[in-house]
Amino acid sequence: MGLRVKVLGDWLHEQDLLDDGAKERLHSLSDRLQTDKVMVAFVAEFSRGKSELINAVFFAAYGRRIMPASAGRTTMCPTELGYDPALPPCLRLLPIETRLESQALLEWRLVPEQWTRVDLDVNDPDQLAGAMEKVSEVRYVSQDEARALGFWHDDRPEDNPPVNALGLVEVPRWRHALINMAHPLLKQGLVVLDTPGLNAIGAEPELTVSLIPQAQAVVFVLGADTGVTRSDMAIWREHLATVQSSSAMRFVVLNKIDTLWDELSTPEQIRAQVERQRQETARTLDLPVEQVLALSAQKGLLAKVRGDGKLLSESHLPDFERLLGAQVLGARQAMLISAIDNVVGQLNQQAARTVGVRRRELTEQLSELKGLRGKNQAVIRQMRLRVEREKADFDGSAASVLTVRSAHMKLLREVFKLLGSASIKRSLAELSVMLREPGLKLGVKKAYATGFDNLRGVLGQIQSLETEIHNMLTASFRQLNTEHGFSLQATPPPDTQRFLDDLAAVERSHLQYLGVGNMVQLARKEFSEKLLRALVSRVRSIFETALGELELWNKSLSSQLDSQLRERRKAFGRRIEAIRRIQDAAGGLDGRIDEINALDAHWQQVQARLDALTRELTAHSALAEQGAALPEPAEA
Ligand SMILES: Nc1nc2c(ncn2[C@@H]2O[C@H](COP(=O)(O)OP(=O)(O)OP(=O)(O)O)[C@@H](O)[C@H]2O)c(=O)[nH]1
Ligand SMILES: [Mg+2]
Repeated sequence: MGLRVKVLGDWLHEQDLLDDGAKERLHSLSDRLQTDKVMVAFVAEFSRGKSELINAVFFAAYGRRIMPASAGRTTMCPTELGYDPALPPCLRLLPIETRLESQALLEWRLVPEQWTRVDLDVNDPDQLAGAMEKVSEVRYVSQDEARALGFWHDDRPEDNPPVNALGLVEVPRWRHALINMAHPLLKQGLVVLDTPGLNAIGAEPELTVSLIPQAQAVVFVLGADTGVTRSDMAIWREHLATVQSSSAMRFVVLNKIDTLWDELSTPEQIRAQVERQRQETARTLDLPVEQVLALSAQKGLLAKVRGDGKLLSESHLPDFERLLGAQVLGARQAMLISAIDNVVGQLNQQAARTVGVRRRELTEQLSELKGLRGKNQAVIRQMRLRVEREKADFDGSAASVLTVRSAHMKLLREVFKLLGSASIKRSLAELSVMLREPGLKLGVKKAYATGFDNLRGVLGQIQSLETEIHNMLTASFRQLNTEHGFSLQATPPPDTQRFLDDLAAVERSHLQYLGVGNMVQLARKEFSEKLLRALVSRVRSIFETALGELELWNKSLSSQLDSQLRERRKAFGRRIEAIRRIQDAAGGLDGRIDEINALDAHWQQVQARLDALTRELTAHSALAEQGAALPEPAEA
């Protein structure tokens, strides 16, 4: 699909129909097609089978278990699987000690040299599985160190990790793992996040306030053998119950249904029992029952490894894969398709406008030249003087364009300032001071509310600046259109509602996080510092996105004006040149008229080709939308 957009772009470029704004739009679209990711996070209590499910869906082609999955606590650090073509297949691990420093996880991502790298041999399943074992590595540290790392809480002893005979505490060796592999689904932009169970999730605030809330889909795994336990409920409430934004999808997997397979019951009885559990789970978690899938990850994996079709269908693993494909990847595809349609529509409009202007000018020239038939030299000279006067008038009005332009730039600078980091800092100043103070922070919720009110205020200011720019340009374009017969159109500004929604989601995730017993942790400076950094980096990314869209909008407005001014200047040149040639008798009047007719026919063809190319692209999008499904992973 990206290729077709490129074909359209190249062709427009050849026809000199792309202005700078359009070029920019095309560029950012192709960037987006290449880098847009969709994250699916697996979240659950330990030993529910998250890693086994990931094995069954993604790694069965290797003929063995790749991610470690075993009884007890297995995955010790959050593990992200994705694909970055710039890197070789590898596993990167961030040491747990980095927790003692204040940088956010996001910032650690930017310093690859701090990560331990293990190259992966994707053709050797045993080496692969051996390397992945690292995500279960642990270290033994003193209680003080465990406390500093965020794993030991005197106020919640029941959640503390095990202590060995020497009184040392078992903590994860790594803070985060990144796996880079060219798996077909990962190549399509899917990112899978496997998380450790138990309170290990809570120990990394960024997981709760950034990674999980930003995932497009969250899969919550339960055991059919255990039902919904108290700790399952705690995790659900803390991490999933509030993931409610329309863009995020929640699925519940009722795993290990094979534990209910019992030789003494009839298949109907077993089916009925599984169905009852599904209904009950949906009711307990207050979810539509279609979002709850009962399956067996382990039997699904086994069936795929053995090529046992009957067992595979009994495992119901394919149901989960279908859901993941249709809803998650399908949603991403639909989003990209609408982005493509949007850009293609804009390119078409802009190009059609330019073609229209060129053709109208040809028609005008034609009637001008036809009017010269049978006229003498004096009249022709008169005509040339008139065109030259018109051109001088036109150049004179360039001054008023300049005035509008500088007013536009001034407003734009204000926009840029408002969306910059100093403005974010100012908005969150009160909250930062509070979070940086040592001790219990009782007023923190109020400080959050003030901070977010300030941020919303900034977006409100942006909205009114947008309106001001839009009104100003609409008026000025209208005037230019009447004075010079331009077809300028002030496209409406981007809607700030989306950014407000994104801000609201960030606020929700932070408040939710503070609401569930993390207030005590907040008394620790390193912890609250980390929370603050996570907050600032998310707000910054929202503001940066807004800035990018605003820049694009403004660029498309000013380049529209530029290109019509340029076209008009060229047209004056052509008109004067035509009259000059007739004066010099270099080309006969009829010859020139024929030339113009031929040119007009050319532009008519260009217009037809433009419409055909656009239609083809949108038709292709519509087809792709229907066929969004999870492709079979290729052989390893
Ligand atoms: N019987 C049965 N056992 C399963 C199934 N899925 C996973 N298991 C087993 O349950 C145990 C835990 O599975 P994991 O995949 O390690 O669980 P996890 O949720 O990743 O656990 P942590 O990594 O500790 O958070 C392993 O021994 C799996 O083999 C299943 O469908 N049926
Ligand atoms: Mg695991």
